[in-house]
Amino acid sequence: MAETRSTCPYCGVGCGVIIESQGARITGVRGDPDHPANFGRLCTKGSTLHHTATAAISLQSRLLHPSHRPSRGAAPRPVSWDTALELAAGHFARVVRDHGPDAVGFYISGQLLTEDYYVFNKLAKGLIGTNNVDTNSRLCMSSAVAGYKATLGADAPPACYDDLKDTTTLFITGSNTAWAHPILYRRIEDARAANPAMKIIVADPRRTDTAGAADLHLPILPGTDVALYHGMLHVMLAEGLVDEAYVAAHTNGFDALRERVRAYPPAEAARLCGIAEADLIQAARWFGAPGSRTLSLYCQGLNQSSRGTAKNAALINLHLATGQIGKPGAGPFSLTGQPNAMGGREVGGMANLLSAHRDLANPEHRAEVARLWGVDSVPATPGKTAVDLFQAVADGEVKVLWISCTNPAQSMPDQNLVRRALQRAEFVIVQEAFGTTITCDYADLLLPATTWGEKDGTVTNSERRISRVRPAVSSPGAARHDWATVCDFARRLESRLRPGQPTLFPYDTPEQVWNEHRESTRGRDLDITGLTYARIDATPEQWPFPEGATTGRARLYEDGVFPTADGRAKFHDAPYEPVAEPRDNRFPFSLNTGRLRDQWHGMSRTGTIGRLFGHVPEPSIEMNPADLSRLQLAAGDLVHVTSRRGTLIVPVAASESVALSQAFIAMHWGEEFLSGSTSNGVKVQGVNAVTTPAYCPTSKQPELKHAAVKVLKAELPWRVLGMAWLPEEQATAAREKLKPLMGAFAFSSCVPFGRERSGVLFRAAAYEAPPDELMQQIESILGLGGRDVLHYVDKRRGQRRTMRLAEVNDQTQLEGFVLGGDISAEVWVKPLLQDQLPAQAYGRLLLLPGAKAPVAVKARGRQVCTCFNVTEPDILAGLQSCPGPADQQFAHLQATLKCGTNCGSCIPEVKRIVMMQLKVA
Ligand SMILES: Nc1nc2c(c(=O)[nH]1)N[C@H]1C(S)=C(S)[C@@H](COP(=O)(O)OP(=O)(O)OC[C@H]3O[C@@H](n4cnc5c(=O)[nH]c(N)nc54)[C@H](O)[C@@H]3O)O[C@H]1N2
Ligand SMILES: Nc1nc2c(c(=O)[nH]1)N[C@H]1C(S)=C(S)[C@@H](COP(=O)(O)OP(=O)(O)OC[C@H]3O[C@@H](n4cnc5c(=O)[nH]c(N)nc54)[C@H](O)[C@@H]3O)O[C@H]1N2
Ligand code: SF4
Ligand SMILES: [Mo]
Repeated sequence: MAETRSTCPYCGVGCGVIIESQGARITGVRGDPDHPANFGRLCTKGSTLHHTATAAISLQSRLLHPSHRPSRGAAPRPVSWDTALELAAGHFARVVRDHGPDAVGFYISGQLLTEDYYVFNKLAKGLIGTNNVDTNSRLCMSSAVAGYKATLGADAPPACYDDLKDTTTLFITGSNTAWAHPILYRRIEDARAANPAMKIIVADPRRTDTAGAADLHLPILPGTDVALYHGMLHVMLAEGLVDEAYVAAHTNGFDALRERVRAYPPAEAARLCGIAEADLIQAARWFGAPGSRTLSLYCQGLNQSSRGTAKNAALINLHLATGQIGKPGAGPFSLTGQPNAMGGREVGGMANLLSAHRDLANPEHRAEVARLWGVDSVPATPGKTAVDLFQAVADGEVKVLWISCTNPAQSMPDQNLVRRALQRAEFVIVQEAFGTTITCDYADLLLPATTWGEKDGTVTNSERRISRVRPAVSSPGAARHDWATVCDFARRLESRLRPGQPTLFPYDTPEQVWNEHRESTRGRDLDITGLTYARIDATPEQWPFPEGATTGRARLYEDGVFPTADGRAKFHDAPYEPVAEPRDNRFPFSLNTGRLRDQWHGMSRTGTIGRLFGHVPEPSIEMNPADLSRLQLAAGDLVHVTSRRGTLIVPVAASESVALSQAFIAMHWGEEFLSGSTSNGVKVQGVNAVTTPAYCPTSKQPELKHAAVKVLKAELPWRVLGMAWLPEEQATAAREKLKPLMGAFAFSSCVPFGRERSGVLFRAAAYEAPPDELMQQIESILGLGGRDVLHYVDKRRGQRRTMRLAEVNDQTQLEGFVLGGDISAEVWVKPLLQDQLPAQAYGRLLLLPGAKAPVAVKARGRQVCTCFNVTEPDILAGLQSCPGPADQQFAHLQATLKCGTNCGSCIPEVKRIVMMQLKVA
């Protein structure tokens, strides 16, 4: 058995992992106790990584060889790497010659390694001569970049994780840290335990687990952050909480801002935000309290906004005004989403950036980069940013698109636009690790990529810390490292575009690429000339780390000098402006989207294992119970969710955490898992069918956190629920076979389930019973096509029952079923299968539509703790046996059920359940 130190490929916390492997197989993963981001801890996602890398899963979902689709709609055919890259180079060369370099584009990802990113950027800007290289970081961090640059002068998060130890006020805004940055949240819990006087304020329209645990929750109306921060500054000014000496010594522009916030007295600001005036005042007092150390943590609630830059900057204003920056425990700390969005920013991997935090708009910077790369010039015109890039492809202006390490047909807003673009493009290359994503369906050329466990390079986390990503196993099939594919392609393109000249891509190893990147940072704010691969191998270090340094810098701006022309930070003066698409009479709900605790984006990886579906098993739209009863909707009813752009059908769920006139759908539910087709035959394109492409004028980041929608009951009387246990090496493949059938129903969802075994759940609804052949096809995919099934069909009434029972461990168990028509028996048939209960006693009742179970079947209920499979009913029962204060009850649950004793991801929720029960009692 071998052990390899690497980094988790999920969120920007950047936890160190130790990969255990045997030969070509990854067998386990655990937290690296020596890694300064996590000290050995991992969350639900990190600690299940090895389950997503099994041979069974890989063979069903990984892309293992390059393939070419001879025509749209045809099946892709395997080709050699040589054929694939010659074809690609041919298309690029032709289009560049005929239409100029700006007729090609790259849409890449904050999940690429720094080395991958570097060569993509050099390929586009250095070799081809276009700045059309943008990334999914445009949907993620570009407002944070713009906010930092507008105020502090450079794109550098000034704080570090260790600051939590010294913080007295923690302001979490637009971040569900408990779910999206769980291991950082463990540190918050530790800091609070060590310093019970620490105040936590959370500003979020939803009462998330993060908000539920706060001392003060500000449930602001969507998009009203700027009004909140201006209102807080107004209070700070009125109450003498502004650090006038700091402002005078280290900043510019405060007078204009002081004037501006006069218009935001607390009563008015609180009204705009829809919160209590007293709460806003309390937040301002805690934030600015003399002697306090205030740290703000923020993420997509600020960034994904048509006012994203203004939101970020207005928050940073508060830190500058109170001098809460550049000292332990204080600062505006933007949490990075993806594992290497930071690395992407460092190499300038966006349409408006250049290497090492240089600016495209600056001629000197362009000349420096051209010199470094050994080219005559780099292009001056900014490239197209994500939404505009897809618009340009849809308009035929950009003709060739290379997509790498991102799934835009799932994650971009306004899927109609995205799909039009992908169809219109002359040639689409998709470089992917998993062949199951919806974007692959649009590829002319599929290039298989290596991924976590196989790749070699570096990533930078939220606190500017560079860690190594290292391979534990070799590449599966013909998959190749992204940087290597790019370089191979680039050399082929060079032989067409600049024949006879020495290559710009002379690299044999990722380390050589990184060394060139390192050199580009010399003298810049992120100078890392003092680092080497070997050094980072030994300890992941924070930048800057210039030559001669012995450690990286934990905290920036401790001397009050900022990377601006005069060394002073700038206050940002902008008014509050509402969301791009306010709700109105026609579209009366504010739709918010965001993350689930146990899933990662489009779920190409987390979506392959049932255990990560224990917490939230199926898609839904969450709404306030009062809105549901007003609309006469019951939980589980199907609704049409419609915006000005599109529609989807999804079940509703009641949630107290969602405010009135608001709704929430997890961003993970793309067409791969949630589909169907509307009455006029349009395929439902997942959650982003309805979101808006409206973006912030400065950062160009789209407003994924807000769209105006209407919610109407979907009358789809015919229902089907199919569930089956399948061999592990067939379950994912079965879901892939079910996918093309989903569009035959108005609504359909398909997900995995199961911990020790692999299950597939298929749910759909239609106006009337579908053709028998379709149902037989579904049954056959679910292993219910054989002679060993019990079968009942009443065609006239549209009723259908198919059951497969088998002897497992000396008892008769339900191994698979389909309920069609009336599926009310779901309440007992589903747990029979899912919890593998003895099914002998139910006999023919299983085939009787609408039958009630003769013996009560007790469902195990929704899973809260993924590590120990502890459910909500388990916790409620545990609480019954231990009256007493919350702390004691929580400790009792930990001791008896073990929930919250391993990865800790469920701690906030378990605590919330404890508090709720105490309130009820
Ligand atoms: N489990 C999990 N963790 C992840 C990811 C994942 O896919 N799954 N993805 C990673 C990535 S790439 C990212 S970018 C981060 C995202 O991390 P977060 O930004 O923390 O997560 P989200 O759920 O997208 O949004 C955060 C919160 O913003 C709130 N919000 C919505 N509108 C507003 C508003 O107008 N103002 C304020 N103040 N808040 C608002 C939402 O209600 C939501 O609770 O997570 C990272 N971590
Ligand atoms: N409605 C809504 N939409 C959103 C958001 C939201 O909050 N709401 N959040 C936005 C944000 S913040 C983000 S970051 C995006 C994320 O959106 P995407 O970037 O689309 O997210 P992923 O599903 O992580 O896509 C990464 C892809 O890369 C593949 N992959 C994995 N490893 C490798 C590798 O090493 N090489 C290559 N070439 N491919 C690999 C994976 O299989 C996966 O398909 O979604 C955005 N979209
Ligand atoms: S918090 Fe979880 S998902 Fe994020 S890096 Fe750590 S283990 Fe991975
Ligand atoms: Mo993100």
